[in-house]
Amino acid sequence: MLTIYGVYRSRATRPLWLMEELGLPYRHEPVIQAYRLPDAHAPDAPFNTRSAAFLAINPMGSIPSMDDDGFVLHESLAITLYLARKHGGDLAPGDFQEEASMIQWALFAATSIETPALTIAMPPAGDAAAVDNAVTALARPFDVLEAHLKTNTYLVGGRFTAADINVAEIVRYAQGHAPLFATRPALKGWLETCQARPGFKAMWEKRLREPA
Ligand SMILES: N[C@@H](CCC(=O)N[C@@H](CS)C(=O)NCC(=O)O)C(=O)O
Repeated sequence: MLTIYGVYRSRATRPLWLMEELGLPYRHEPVIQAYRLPDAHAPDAPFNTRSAAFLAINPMGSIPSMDDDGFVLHESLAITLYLARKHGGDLAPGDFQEEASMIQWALFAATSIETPALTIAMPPAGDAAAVDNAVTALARPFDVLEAHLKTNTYLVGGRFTAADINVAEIVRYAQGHAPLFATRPALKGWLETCQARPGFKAMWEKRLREPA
């Protein structure tokens, strides 16, 4: 049995969206971030990222994690790529080059987009320049995505794949900053197309049902 650990209000959305696309059975264990709890170590605290039982699964104490019949894996982007590769179909790479391209886009999004995009989603208090700096930092990677998506409907292989899930879920953090997208219509259109999928909507509805 496959278990995915991590609440919807976390990077677990990446593998959880993929699982909606695949339509396969799995167990969801809603481990919550410790920092969201008043006392993560209280006897009645919910299963969280500092629970001994979770640290035994992932000593980093971060979500998501995955256990697939005893194969334990961490890192949201790796889990999403693994599950796509394991179950095959259009979401998965069709050859080594597609696989390398999917890894490239995942690493690109994690290293060049995620941190500034998160600053836009959750601006740090008392740092007035942070959002402006984040917008500046996103200009080049977003221009790269815009140029690619002007001539490609999706990131890899001309079809929707796990690469789109991984990158769309990172780009989403910056979605509240309209000017970043107004000047990049291909990126905006691609993100909207990804988010119009039944798989994304099913994941998002479950996320909205979770307490904020
Ligand atoms: N690079 C990791 C980052 C995981 C991560 O930082 N997750 C956050 C939630 S989105 C977390 O678990 N925080 C827990 C904590 O700080 O206690 C991934 O993509 O899976």
